[in-house]
Amino acid sequence: MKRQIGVVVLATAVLGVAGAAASTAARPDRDPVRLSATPERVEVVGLPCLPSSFQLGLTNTSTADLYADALLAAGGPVVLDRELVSSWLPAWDPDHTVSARVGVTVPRDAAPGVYDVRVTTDGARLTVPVEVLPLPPKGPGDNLALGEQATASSTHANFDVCGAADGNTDSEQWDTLTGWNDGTSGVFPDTYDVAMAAPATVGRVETWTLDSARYPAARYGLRDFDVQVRVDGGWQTVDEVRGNSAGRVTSTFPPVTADAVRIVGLASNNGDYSRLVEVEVFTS
Ligand SMILES: [Ca+2]
Ligand SMILES: [Ca+2]
Repeated sequence: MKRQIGVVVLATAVLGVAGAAASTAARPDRDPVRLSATPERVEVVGLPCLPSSFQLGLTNTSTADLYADALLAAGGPVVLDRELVSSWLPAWDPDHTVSARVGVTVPRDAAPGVYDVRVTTDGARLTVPVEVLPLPPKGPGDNLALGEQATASSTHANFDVCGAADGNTDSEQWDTLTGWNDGTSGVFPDTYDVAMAAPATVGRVETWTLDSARYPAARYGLRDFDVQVRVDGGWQTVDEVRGNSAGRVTSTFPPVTADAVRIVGLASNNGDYSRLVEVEVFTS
């Protein structure tokens, strides 16, 4: 019995030494991939329409073409949209970095703090810190729709349904997907909903339609639309906007307890699409 244990320990020790030596000797050839993250540190908040991401970079620093597998593992409450980035990395001169987007989310109840995403290839390692920020306040005076789950009757392939719930009201950034554009040209109505985490008192909705120097609301914005709130599972119309040519429309109405808000697009000024830059919901 004793002898057997001794043999096992000895074998482990020999393997360990051999492994370490082989790794060190072969490192320049085995480990030519350099990993990087942009940004180097990621911030994320636990709201469904405020996802975060980083670009994982893989750089072949050797003179031989190679194929790299980067494995990703997240700590704590962090959820990644992929666990593997594989890429063919030709031996460019000068070195060239291949990038892949990695989506980062956390659940609503994630505890604020810093968690690590670990990225490993055969020899290279990278740690990407992910800071979970506290949830934004959702009290009186705050935008109750910020970052909450948006859904729509359709969404144009170039757009993200979360665009009009991301807190960005700047039409000049339309081309960077800060808004929502429906996917059925010339066909109305279109609906855009934002569901709140819990029923709340709602008395004002700010509807921001596309209105930039290049795409003025009088030509590209929503002309006719209804504002609705969901009460006990049913939609109630609280404002009917007609003939609009402004970028921002304020709808105020008697406060009601609702758990979602809907914009019903009935016509746009040029007749093609419903376009929203942001939908904000307030108590008063
Ligand atoms: Ca927006
Ligand atoms: Ca449509």
